[in-house]
Amino acid sequence: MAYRRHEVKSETFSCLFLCLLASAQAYADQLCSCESGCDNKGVIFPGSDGRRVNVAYGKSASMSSVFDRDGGSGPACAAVNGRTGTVWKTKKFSDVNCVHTADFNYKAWWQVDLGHSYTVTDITIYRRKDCALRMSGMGVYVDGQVCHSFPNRSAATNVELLALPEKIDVTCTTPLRGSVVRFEKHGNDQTYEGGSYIINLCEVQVWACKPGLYGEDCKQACSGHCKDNDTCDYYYGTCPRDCDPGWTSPSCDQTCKPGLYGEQCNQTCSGHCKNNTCDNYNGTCFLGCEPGWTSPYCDQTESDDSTLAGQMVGIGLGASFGVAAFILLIIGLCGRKSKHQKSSQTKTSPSASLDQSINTDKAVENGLDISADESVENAKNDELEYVNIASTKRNAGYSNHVYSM
Ligand SMILES: [Ca+2]
Repeated sequence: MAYRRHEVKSETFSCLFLCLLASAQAYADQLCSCESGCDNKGVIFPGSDGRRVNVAYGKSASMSSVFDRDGGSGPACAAVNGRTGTVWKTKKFSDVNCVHTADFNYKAWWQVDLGHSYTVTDITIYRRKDCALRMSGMGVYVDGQVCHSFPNRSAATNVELLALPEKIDVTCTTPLRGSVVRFEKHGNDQTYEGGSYIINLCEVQVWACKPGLYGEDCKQACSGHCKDNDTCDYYYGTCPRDCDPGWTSPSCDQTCKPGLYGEQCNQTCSGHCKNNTCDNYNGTCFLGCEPGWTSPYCDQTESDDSTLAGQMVGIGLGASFGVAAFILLIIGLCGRKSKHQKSSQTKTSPSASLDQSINTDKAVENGLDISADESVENAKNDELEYVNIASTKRNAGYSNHVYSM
């Protein structure tokens, strides 16, 4: 609460600072301008009353006409700005806190849109202090349904009307569901004298329980199982939409019937849970299974389970044998390849290697660009020539010289 007061106080100073920058007239306008935020943020008013909350506070309001003589009416939102003073003032006094419909506006109305549908029962009205008779012929409606009706003026009812307190607590004759609370004159007093056709309201409070509470004096707690954390109806405690999975009844305060579970309780347990009791949320058998059944949902037989286990073992062994066979195949292929390479190397002619070596050396030595076939052929010719020369020289007695070449 201390933080709240500090927060509001800061807003008040900020608001007043901005407002004082303007002229006195502009300040008066600012004070009651719904758009400026100065009118209701500068007031310590949390909008709640113990277990209840005023759901009209700061909401969008409208009215049939505005009494503008001397700035005698605030805008429609002046009746939901959180300020409950009942002394009517014009802008001349810089404190326009009440609404006032215009002259000769018969069948006048004022309304507030709560922005959300509520079950409305209790409404508090702060009327204008010096105009009790102007509550005559006033109907209070919730989405067009009559919540309360003040009597028309007459010699008999004037006493009753004049005895109205400045703060009037109204209880609807029956709880009404709706989002728009409207005050509308239905009286027959259409004379200017007394101005009984005029609507004067200084504050309207529409009460609902704080979220999570409902019932008389808001003493009961919602079930806590409304879908998506919806708060329950402030009067009946019912959930506005569905329940969380596993819960049922208008208030979502009962679990699914035995044998059912899940969203809207439309799923069926396996039928083999012990005591036919499965988890109302996810259908698991938290008490265990009947004999012969298994799995978290008790929807598999134990034989199925063992068969499955056997199948898993078979698959495992098969996979192992397959891997081993593959490894052996790879080893075998590698062995054959190795032997083949060795065999190929063995079958390669040394003379061919020699021929290639000679050919390459010769080609480099001669600086010629010749093909490999030509090189081989040339090398063979050179070798033959070499043999012929050696043979010739050997025959000529130069064999030692030849062998020394
Ligand atoms: Ca007010």
